[in-house]
Amino acid sequence: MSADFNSKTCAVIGLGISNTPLIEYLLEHGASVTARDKKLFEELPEGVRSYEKKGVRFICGEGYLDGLSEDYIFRSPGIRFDIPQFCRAVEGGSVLTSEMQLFFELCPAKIIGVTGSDGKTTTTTLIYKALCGQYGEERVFLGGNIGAPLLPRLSEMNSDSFAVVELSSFQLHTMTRSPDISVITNVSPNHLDYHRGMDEYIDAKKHIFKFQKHGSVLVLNAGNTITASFAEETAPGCDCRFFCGDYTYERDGAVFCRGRRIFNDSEVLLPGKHNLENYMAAIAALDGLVEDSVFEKLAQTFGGVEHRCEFVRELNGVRYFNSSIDSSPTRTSAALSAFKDKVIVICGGYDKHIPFEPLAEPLCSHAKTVVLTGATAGKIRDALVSSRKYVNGAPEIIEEPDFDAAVKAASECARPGDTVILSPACASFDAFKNFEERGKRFKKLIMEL
Ligand code: UMA
Repeated sequence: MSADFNSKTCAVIGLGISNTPLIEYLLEHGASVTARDKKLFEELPEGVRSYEKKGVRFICGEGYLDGLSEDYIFRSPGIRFDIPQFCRAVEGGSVLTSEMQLFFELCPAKIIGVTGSDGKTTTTTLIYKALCGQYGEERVFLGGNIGAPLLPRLSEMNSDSFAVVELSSFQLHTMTRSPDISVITNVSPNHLDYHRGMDEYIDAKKHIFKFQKHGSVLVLNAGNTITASFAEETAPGCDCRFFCGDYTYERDGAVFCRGRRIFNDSEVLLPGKHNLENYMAAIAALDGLVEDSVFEKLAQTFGGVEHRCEFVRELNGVRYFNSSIDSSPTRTSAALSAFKDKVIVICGGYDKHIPFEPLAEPLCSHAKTVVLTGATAGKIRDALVSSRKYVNGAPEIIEEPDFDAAVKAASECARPGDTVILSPACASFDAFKNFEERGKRFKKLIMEL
């Protein structure tokens, strides 16, 4: 694909975060654009609808894929590549592609791509922050599945820039370009509602290195059987580096890169072994590009991606974390396991009618006090007290229907050395617009203590 779409017809399918700026790009580069979405036209955001005035033809609602025969078809990541309408169009000569593929083809910057079932957002962010620390923010760009499309920023990039891109299996599935530096944090069963099976999911992930060129770097997790096996399939001349392996590793309470001590585990602000692994992946990816001291400073100062086990403050020896993004029992369970000692956790929120029995055991194992709030407080209490792991009234249960009162109660029962974490295991809609608003409210209350 070239940047010139003069006299070409383009179908942009799925008008969400990735594809809306794409419409602007295609119009600027001469294309005649059809915008298609399963939603009704009236349901689309005002910003999307405004393209009608710029000559974009909208085909919305049922039948939005009818008559698909444009020269280029840009699919949104959430739509499978092999639906009958796409197959027919491709047989008829259309090129099926995506916003991310176009970005990769046109990007003059060094691309660092991160994928994986868990930890990709944190690892992507660590790589971004480390590059900013070394080269300055103006040379580094962050985007992809993390929520920011990079295509609109192409004109700001040159060969001295770095594009740090989080890539999902949905995006990778049909990509025919790979990053200069690729990182796979780990692969475990995920998105099996979208992919036809584990094999297809693994195959999609492999696209992050399948098209790498001589001199590219591939970072793999030596501790994850599936990803470690990818080493046999790397491109000739590709520099394959193992984290949690022989390239970066943890030894005697410190993280090392090829024999160099980078920092002690105890210096790292982000809690949990999985975050040390994220650091090891990022350090392996940037070895030779970023000085060790940049990583040491980052480890001491980076409190995490907002709302994901984000460090808020330490007050009177109590550490406070905001993990408002944890809107399911599995996420809360994963967050709690990041802490060595038992924590005080604030749980509860909007009722999605999911069972809370799976939350009982992690709460019993990792919490000394559970402060329950919101619409689901009673359901979580019932699940907890009927668990066979709940013995002798431990963990202690406090119920405060009001969110602010729950935060206050959690801070009041904390003693020096304790950790307080907001990890609701529920969505926020009973009391807030979204999880971001809930997390910000929590942080405000904690900063006011
Ligand atoms: N749509 C259709 N037909 C369909 C499906 C969707 O017309 O069959 C329409 C929807 O009505 C909507 C539009 O497509 O108007 C786009 O919806 P979308 O949510 O699929 O896509 P984007 O808004 O562009 O968001 C995507 C990613 N979403 C998915 O992959 C499902 C976002 O990742 C990503 O941040 C964004 O691009 C920027 O790159 C989200 C995600 O959940 C956060 N990703 C998964 C994950 O991280 O586990 C992969």
